Order: sequence, then C-alpha cells, then structure tokens
Amino acid sequence: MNATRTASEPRLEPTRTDRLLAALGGVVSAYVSLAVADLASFWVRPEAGPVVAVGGTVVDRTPAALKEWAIRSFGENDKTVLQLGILLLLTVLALGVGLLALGHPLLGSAAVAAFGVLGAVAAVTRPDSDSALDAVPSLVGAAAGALLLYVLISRLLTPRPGTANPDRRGFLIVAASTGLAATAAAAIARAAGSPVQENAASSRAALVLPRPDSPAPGVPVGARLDVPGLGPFVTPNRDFYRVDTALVVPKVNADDWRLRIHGSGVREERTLTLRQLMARPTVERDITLCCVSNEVGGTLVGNARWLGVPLAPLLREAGVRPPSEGGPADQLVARSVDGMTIGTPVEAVMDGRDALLAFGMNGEPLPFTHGFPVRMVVPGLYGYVSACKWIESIELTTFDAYDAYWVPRGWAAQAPVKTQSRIDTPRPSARTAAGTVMVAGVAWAQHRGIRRVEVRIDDGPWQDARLAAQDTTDTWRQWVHPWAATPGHHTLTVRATDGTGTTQPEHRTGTMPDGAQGWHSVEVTVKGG
Ligand SMILES: Nc1nc2c(c(=O)[nH]1)N[C@H]1C(S)=C(S)[C@@H](COP(=O)(O)O)O[C@H]1N2
Ligand SMILES: [Mo]
Repeated sequence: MNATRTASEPRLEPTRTDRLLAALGGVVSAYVSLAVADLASFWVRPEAGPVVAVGGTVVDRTPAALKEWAIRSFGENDKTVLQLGILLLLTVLALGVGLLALGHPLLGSAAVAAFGVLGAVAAVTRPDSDSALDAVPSLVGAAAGALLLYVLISRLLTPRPGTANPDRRGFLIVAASTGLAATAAAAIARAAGSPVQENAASSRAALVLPRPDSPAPGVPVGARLDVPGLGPFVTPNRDFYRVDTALVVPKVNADDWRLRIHGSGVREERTLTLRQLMARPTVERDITLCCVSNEVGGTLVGNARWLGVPLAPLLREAGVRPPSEGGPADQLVARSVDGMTIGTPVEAVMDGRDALLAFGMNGEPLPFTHGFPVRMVVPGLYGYVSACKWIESIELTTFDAYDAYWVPRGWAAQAPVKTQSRIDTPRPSARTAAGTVMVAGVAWAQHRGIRRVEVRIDDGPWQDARLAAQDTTDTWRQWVHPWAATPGHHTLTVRATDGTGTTQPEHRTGTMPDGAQGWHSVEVTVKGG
C-alpha cells in the first residue's frame, strides 16, 4: 500500500527527470538531517553529533595497519579525510535512498530513520558518553530528514494542481528552502559557538597559572643554534604536533574538572579539583614529547616548557609504592574524558624523573588541543604510553590485568622512546650551491640524553657534528655540521649516540609496534662544477 496514492489521484509514472530529482531529494534530506543533528549537538554535546560519533566508532574499530597507513598518508589531516570519507559514503547512500523512496516513499523515510538510529547507537555507545541525551541529535536529525524526504517525494508523485505533471516546482522550492534554512541555522550556531564549549573557553581564559616553585633551569645559551632551516629549540604551541583520536577536541570546563586516583595499592581513593592540584608545589620543566607513529625523519616531535605538579609524591601520599618497593600495581592507567586509556609503568613514574600532571605549556594554560585543563607528561616514554590529554582519572593496576587503548590494536604495552636523529636542513631533494653548506638538525633520546651525533656524506667516514649545549637529558639536542659541498648528487646521513653510549642502529624498522628506528638520510644536489 502506497501512502501517497489515493483513489482520486492516480500515482504518476516517474520519468527520468523525476528519478534524478528523487536522488537529489535523498541527498538534500540527508544534508538537512545532518545540519539539524549538528545544530542539536551544539546544545547537547558537540561530540554527540552523528558524523563525530560514527567517525569515532570507525576510528576505534579501524585495524591498526589501516590506521597506520592513514596517519602515514594523511598525517595530521587524517581526521578530515575520515570525515570526508563518511560524508562521501553518506552521499552515495542518500542517492540510493532517494531512488528507493520514489517507489516506496515510506520505506525511503524508514531508511533515513534507520540511519538516525545507527547514529544514535554510535553516540550513546561512545566511551565518553554518559547520558542517553547523546542520542537526541541523531534522532532529531533523522526525524527531520525522514519527514523532508516524504514531503519531497510526494511532490514528484502527485500532479501539480490543474495539470497532469508532477509538482517539480514544489519539489525544488521545498528542497532549496529547507536546504538553505538548515545551512543558515547551522552556520549561525557554529559562529555563536556551542554553549557547552563557551563555558570551557571562559574557564580557560580566567585561569591564572601559579608561579613555579621549582622553575626550569634556564636553557643554556649554547643550546640554540642559529642555522637557517633549523627549527626553534622550543616549539611554539601553535606549531606543536597534535596526535589523538578525538574528532571533536574535548572542551573541559576547568571549574568542573576532577582527577580521581584509585586502584590497587591506593590506601585512600582521592579526587582533586584543579584548584587543589595547583595548590601543590609546582615544577616547570623542558621536556621533549614524541609520538610512536613518528617515522625516521618525521615531524611528530616537539619540545615544550611544561608547568605542573610531580605525579610521584601525589601517588605516594595516596599510599602507592612502585613494584621495586613491593607495590602491587605495575601499571598506571590514565583515562581521559574522551575515553582514551593510556598505560604507563608505575616504576617509571616513580623513579625520580619529572613525571608531571601538567597544566601549563610554554607559559599559557594547555591549549584545548593539547589536553586542557590537565595532561600527563613523562620524559622518556612515547606519548601513547604516557601523555594522556584531558585526563580525568588514574587507576593503579597491572599490565597483566589491563590493556590500554592501543595495546589490543597491535602496539606495545611498554614503549620507551628510541634514540632518533633528524636532518632538518638541507631539505630532501634540495639544490644548493657548492661551498660550505650547514647540515643541521635535532637528535633526541629523552631521559638518556644525546652524547654524540655523526654525519656521513655518501659512503665517506662518519664525522662528528658539533653538538649544541644540552638543556637537560629530557630535551632534544640540536647539532650542526659544516659540509664542504662539491658538485653532484649526494646522500647525507645522520646517526646519534645516546647517554648510555648506544648508537642508533642502521637498519630501519617501521613504527609498529614500539617506534621506528634507523638512520635518517636526505639526498641533495649541489650545482655547478
Ligand atoms: N586523551 C588522549 N590523550 C592522548 C592521545 C589521545 O589520542 N587521546 N594521544 C597520545 C599520543 S599518541 C601522543 S603522541 C600525544 C600527543 O600529544 P600532543 O597532541 O599534545 O602533541 O598525546 C597522547 N595523549
Ligand atoms: Mo603518539
């Protein structure tokens, strides 16, 4: 039984044009449905929007190898590519749903509703969802889309009054006006900002960082080399690499933030506010952070001045002892508001290194993208096993008992950073003039320090590069090597030796499961001759 057919109005036989319009109607309905959902999510929670929720589910379920490929191919644009992919897929599906609706209008609308239910399920099953309200954006959007599709298709199935042709004009008017209205409403909402996020932004603007009780030792004068093409010693916040699984940057209100410390060996469970955390003795430290997904020569590494409180004394006060003192927990699992879990060895956090709960980054409160209001930073461990952003709890457990987020996805449970060195200048494939060329870059082996950097031209002997002064063993170290460049093609290679005396191995390995290793080379052409 077809709902648009009545006894007095015989259903029209759709033409090719009507089929095209129906497919278009499917796309417009999907679009309006997403715009309405987007609008609703601004009031509920931006993370609860269907594209973000489905995208997050896809991210969590993507096989590790595919994700590695995505990060490798798209770098920090991987999230945009994912969302574009979802939108492309939705467009294709919407074309089909439009055509389906032309034959079976109710079925078409039911299909739109089914996608809404899918989005709603994704939204409420996200690890960061704690309310059934998260289903609302998807459901409201789908209801709007289903209704619109029904209205549009009816125009194509009923004759325009007084004629024998479908009401294509009515179709176009409804499609254009709803499409425009939805676009305008969503744009205005975006410009105004989500009320949920506004509070977080004002809490960040109002935050006054405490003075460090233990300031960072001044960076030695000789730690910064002035070589064109060599990056700054301290990475500005806006240039600091960003790696996380969050499709919407979590915006936590500092006034509502709490950190819970619990688990095995914790004598008394504790919950701290930001004010309580900041009232503790604060330290400021330069620490280089790097990502396990950084390939040889890659840029997923940065050096910042962090302000925070040491984690070890906080744990001691709660009764925690490291395994070397007989404590029952060997893993500290940090959980973030977006559901990420990051597992760190308790021994490393309590062995005297500057493991921090940080709230300041280069003199300002943490940017939202880097974990506002509080994140962990542990020198010497890759970010995915130490640097939990938007942290909300710390649980003491064991590596046997719990696998953090990346472990079932093929990454190592424990991952100290590997010694790396990188040539920043000349750039790969650079063309330079003959004469003295400054070859320069950085090397890092956090918490072990860099003892030596050597450069090799083609198959020549290894030559010591000049090392910049060391800030601390937790920071990267710049180096430079003046090269008497002769005309022709040349391969420049670098290798570093860390503070334990171990030199980087030549053989290159991929990033999985515990970080890439191998020597970095660049090929250059020297003109003239
Ligand atoms: N909540 C949360 N914290 C996280 C991640 C994440 O996906 N979610 N990624 C980790 C990884 S893999 C790295 S390398 C660092 C990167 O920190 P940055 O984005 O501030 O450079 O954050 C870590 N902390
Ligand atoms: Mo990472």
